[in-house]
Amino acid sequence: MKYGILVFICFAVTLLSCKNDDNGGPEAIPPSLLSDVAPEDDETIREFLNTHFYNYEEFETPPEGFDYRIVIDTIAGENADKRPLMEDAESITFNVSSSFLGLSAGEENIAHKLYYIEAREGGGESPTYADSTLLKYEGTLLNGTPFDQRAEFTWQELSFSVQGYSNGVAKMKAGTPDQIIDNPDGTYSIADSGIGLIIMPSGLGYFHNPTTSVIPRYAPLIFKVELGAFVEDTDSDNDGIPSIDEDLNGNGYLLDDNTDFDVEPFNGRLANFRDPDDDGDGIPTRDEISDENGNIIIPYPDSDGDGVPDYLDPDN
Ligand SMILES: [Ca+2]
Ligand SMILES: [Ca+2]
Ligand SMILES: [Ca+2]
Ligand SMILES: [Ca+2]
Repeated sequence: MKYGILVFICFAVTLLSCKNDDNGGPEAIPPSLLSDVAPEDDETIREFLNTHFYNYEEFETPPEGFDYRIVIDTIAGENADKRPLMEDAESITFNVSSSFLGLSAGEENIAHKLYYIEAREGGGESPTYADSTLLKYEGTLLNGTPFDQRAEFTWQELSFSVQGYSNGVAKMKAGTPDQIIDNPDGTYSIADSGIGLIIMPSGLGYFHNPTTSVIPRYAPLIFKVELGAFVEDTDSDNDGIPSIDEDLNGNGYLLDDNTDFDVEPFNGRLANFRDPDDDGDGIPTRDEISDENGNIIIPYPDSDGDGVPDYLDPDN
């Protein structure tokens, strides 16, 4: 399975190994603070949203043969009277801690605003930020420079992506199976897919450690996304617990929930959504939540009644 540069795991691992590099190499410039970069990014993004528009008129009244691709342009000249992106944008705020990005700055809960626009609402439901999704996407810098794309529908697990991307896609609606059209060239289209735009500050993207040289450090990012379908209650580690329920602290981020962190080997650490034995007691999570016939027991068993279900409680 191919995740392109949206893969975040390697990024975190790389950072962890960097932190241990204490053997006299050239002194690295310490990364900027989230609390400095976040307000600057937000100002840059708001400026962009106020001075640019997308082809909303084509989405509202589709011309013959319209390809439903979002095109962004500057509000100027003959386009001086276009409606700015800001008027269509909605936003959600996430509190980001420096540890999310593998940084040791000790910053907690720095507010970051994610902006999104739904150019065409999908005919189906919305995925969660932990689901596996079928989509096309194009990532660009604010100046339009592309850095990653998939032009045909691709399966992608959102939980492996940067936080701004997974949570932005979760704001969209997918298409429906009965709207799949087989094209003469062997590809397929989904007539009622959701089409949208996600604009994120760098703290919800790659911050100081971009995965490609095309992306500068601290760069806000744009993703154009077409969401075709998703797997409801995706269970990445097949342990019986949907990945969305493995975000134990409910902060929209799955990599900071690792129940057995203290007992896992340094290079074998797995966040709960990727760990089939969440409490590290040697008994698979699936066995700790199933009856003898293999059926999942809801609510999950808590043998000693301490409020922690057995699969998260190494004492049980
Ligand atoms: Ca979390
Ligand atoms: Ca673990
Ligand atoms: Ca798990
Ligand atoms: Ca266990």
